[in-house]
Amino acid sequence: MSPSAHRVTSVTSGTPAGGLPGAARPAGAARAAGPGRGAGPPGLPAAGRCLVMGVVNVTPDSFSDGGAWFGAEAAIARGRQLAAQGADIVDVGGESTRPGAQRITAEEELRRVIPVITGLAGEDVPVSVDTMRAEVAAVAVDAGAGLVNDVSGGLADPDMPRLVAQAGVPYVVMHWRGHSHQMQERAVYADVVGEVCEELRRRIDAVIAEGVDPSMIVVDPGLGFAKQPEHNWALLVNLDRLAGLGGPGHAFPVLVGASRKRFLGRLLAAPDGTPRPFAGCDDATVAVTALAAAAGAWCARVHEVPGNADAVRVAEAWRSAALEAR
Ligand code: PMM
Repeated sequence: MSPSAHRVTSVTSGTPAGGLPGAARPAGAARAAGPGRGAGPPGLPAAGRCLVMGVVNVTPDSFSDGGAWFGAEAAIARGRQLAAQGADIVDVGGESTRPGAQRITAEEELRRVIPVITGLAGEDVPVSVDTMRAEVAAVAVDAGAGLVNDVSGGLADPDMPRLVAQAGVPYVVMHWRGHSHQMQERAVYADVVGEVCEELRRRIDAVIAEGVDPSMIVVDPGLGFAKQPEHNWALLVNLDRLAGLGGPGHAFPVLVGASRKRFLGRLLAAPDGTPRPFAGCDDATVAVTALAAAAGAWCARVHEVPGNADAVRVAEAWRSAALEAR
């Protein structure tokens, strides 16, 4: 299919696009179970349910698990453990995106992630690389990464979409409004769902124009990235709008990264308003995973795997029963 056939010319509203698996079902069935999921991009695990992506941050300062897996041996062991616990993909990142974080050099990022990707891929663990740099993505793909997870959706490095197109690997296009030091001031929206969809649509068109195959694109609302808590919740209940950016005949797989984010800590704040610490948000993460998976999310990116691996199975049983009941 030609890239232009997939260009999205307008942002769709509420109803998911035709071509979602749900679209072939009786009227109302898809609505009952949420949008369809589709098989996901080629080359990645297809489990017939929402996938679980386990996170390994090889950083001293990520907001949720900074320092815990800083060092190749510890990071490889953690990735191995996540896979054994049921992660379908292990996401390896070397650069912190916590609000206010300063960037590291490409050399330092490579030094952090490549030994870990090499080690895990060598053990046949499906690996993605969490990077905004084409230079890092290129080496990571050579080392065995099967997916490029770019939180900037190609905005941070203009060479990224072309590199991904040439490598022929799936590409996560996340909604992003700027680097960590400036993103909080950009969390201003009149209509968060409409604006995120419109900005993502422009990124999708741009990366397709650079040669990325539409079937390789995964979209992500970018929870916590230039978002206030109310923005995150609005996006979570409108995942079908993101999937529908593919237009008639193509639903984009949607990745959701809610794990341990501040909006969960704020939701679970103590009576005096003190946010719940990150590590205390894992049960809330599992709840979001279950709801997002039941709504048709393709993948949940999480720091702790076991509860989420159970949640996606519960959600799939829920979806199946909802469809059976129709
Ligand atoms: N969030 C973080 C890092 N990478 N990638 C995607 N696709 N989606 C996200 O929401 C996302 C991400 C920040 O969380 P972390 O640094 O605690 O892992």
